[in-house]
Amino acid sequence: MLLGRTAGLRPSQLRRLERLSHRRHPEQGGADLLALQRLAAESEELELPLSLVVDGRGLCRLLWVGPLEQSGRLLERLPGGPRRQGSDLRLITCVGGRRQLEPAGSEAVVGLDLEPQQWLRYPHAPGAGGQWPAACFVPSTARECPWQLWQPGDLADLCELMAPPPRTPAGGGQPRPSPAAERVLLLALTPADPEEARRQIAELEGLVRSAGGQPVGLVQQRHGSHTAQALWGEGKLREAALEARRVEASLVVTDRELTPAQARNLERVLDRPVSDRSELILDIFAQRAASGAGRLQVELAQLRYRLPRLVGRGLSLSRQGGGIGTRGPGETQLEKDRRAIARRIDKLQRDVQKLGQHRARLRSGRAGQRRFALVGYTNAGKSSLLNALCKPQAGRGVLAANQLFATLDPTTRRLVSPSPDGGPPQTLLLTDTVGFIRDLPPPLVEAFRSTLEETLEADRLLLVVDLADPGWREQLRTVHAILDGLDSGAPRHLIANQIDRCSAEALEQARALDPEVLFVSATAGLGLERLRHWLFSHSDAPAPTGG
Ligand SMILES: Nc1nc2c(ncn2[C@@H]2O[C@H](COP(=O)(O)OP(=O)(O)OP(=O)(O)O)[C@@H](O)[C@H]2O)c(=O)[nH]1
Ligand SMILES: [Mg+2]
Repeated sequence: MLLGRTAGLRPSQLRRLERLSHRRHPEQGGADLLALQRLAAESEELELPLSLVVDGRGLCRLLWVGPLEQSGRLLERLPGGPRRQGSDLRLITCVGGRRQLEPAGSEAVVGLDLEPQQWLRYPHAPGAGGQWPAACFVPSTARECPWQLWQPGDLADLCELMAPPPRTPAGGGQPRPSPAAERVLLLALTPADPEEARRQIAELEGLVRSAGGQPVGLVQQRHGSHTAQALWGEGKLREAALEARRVEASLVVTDRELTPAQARNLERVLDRPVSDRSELILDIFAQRAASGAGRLQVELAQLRYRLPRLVGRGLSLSRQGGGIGTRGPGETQLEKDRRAIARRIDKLQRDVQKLGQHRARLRSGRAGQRRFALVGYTNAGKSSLLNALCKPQAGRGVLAANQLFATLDPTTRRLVSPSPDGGPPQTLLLTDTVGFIRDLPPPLVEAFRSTLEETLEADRLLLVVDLADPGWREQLRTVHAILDGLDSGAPRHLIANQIDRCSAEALEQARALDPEVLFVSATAGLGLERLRHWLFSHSDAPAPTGG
């Protein structure tokens, strides 16, 4: 089979190339020297590189005319399709007049996609001394160079060479067919400050894990070292394309929100589905949404996010069969047209509104009770604190887990304290709600606005921070900013959690920031009595029990 730059070739040239593509090669490896010499002559005449794909039986499956980087995914072009390929392909390239034999750039990537056992490369003419230089390469596991030199030598000698030992599986190639967890390559634009960069990457990793993916690699570029439109430079993307193959990533996740054009471009260059951070967060929400209300809001958020991105997104949006970024109640709508989606958004919006009214009625039933809300960055320990304060009976605790966005639906619990003077016990309500994160996708904030607003209507907000996280101050700033964005006017009180594992320095910093801060550890049970006492002393109008 003859493919590539065949237009414009003379019939006689085409015939000769056809014949070459029918030549048999040895079964066990190596190549037919005469065929390679003829290939060299054709390459010289055409002034083009020529490549052969030879299978384990020595049959030539394909002759590619021209640079391999223009071949797209060679494997898909092989007659019989990828299924029929064994794992024992050989690649042979006459590189033309070049003396530099090592595969580089996109050609190296295309070669890797084919997963050949070896790649024999040689120029179209022998050297001055009659020796014909050639080199045999095998896929490498090193990140910087995708191919490593296995055997240099004379072309005639290399044609005798048996197949190299089978490759280690880390070599790259196709995304795994159906991995238990999606293997994710992180593609990040990080700030100049190394500490901050480390934190942001750790957070992205946490998001991938929380979405059920497995981070298997990282390619990062310093922010600002490239133009705004391109985000990542060309060289960096090539590195990412190689890395994605090397670590066998089935998905690439970026820490930046992408425009449809950027996403499309990345998918083309990386040859993998690409999701951005917002999609990741939406996906986690979709997985966590347990209540009807939660699912409603997640679907609304997903559709609002996807509607402006529908045009021309291609690969990702039509991606079927699960995986990060594709799950959730919004999925069935994806293939429908924009108008249908817009209608669906309208309907969901009305439902969410009705939900808000229903909640308002519930709320009025609770009138007169003091209400506190636990708010804070995701994974700070809000749910753990609710559980610790309200001493749940077996099975009634809310889920507290080392996952981002473990909590989605708000939970309200009643806290009861016997009255000191023997009167009726004092009660107050404590609500645990969804956590915050920096750059929360706006459609998500919009969709969850009513839930959040309801929570934030509490009399006081308890701002829970994880003091053991080195980024706690930045996280606290994020929380304040989101609350401000939601026009929350309730008084805010700082609760510094996880003091069982934080540094003494962090304790000092928290005290300096807010002298009124309350130190606790939800899981080690530290400071809880004091917090409880503080809560009741700030629930100034004790409500009657049994409401
Ligand atoms: N060592 C220590 N771990 C804690 C403490 N409080 C919470 N954790 C752990 O931190 C993790 C997150 O706790 P959650 O209570 O789920 O946090 P959250 O703020 O509700 O998180 P989201 O619901 O995801 O926003 C869990 O693994 C907890 O066991 C603490 O005081 N000390
Ligand atoms: Mg929680």
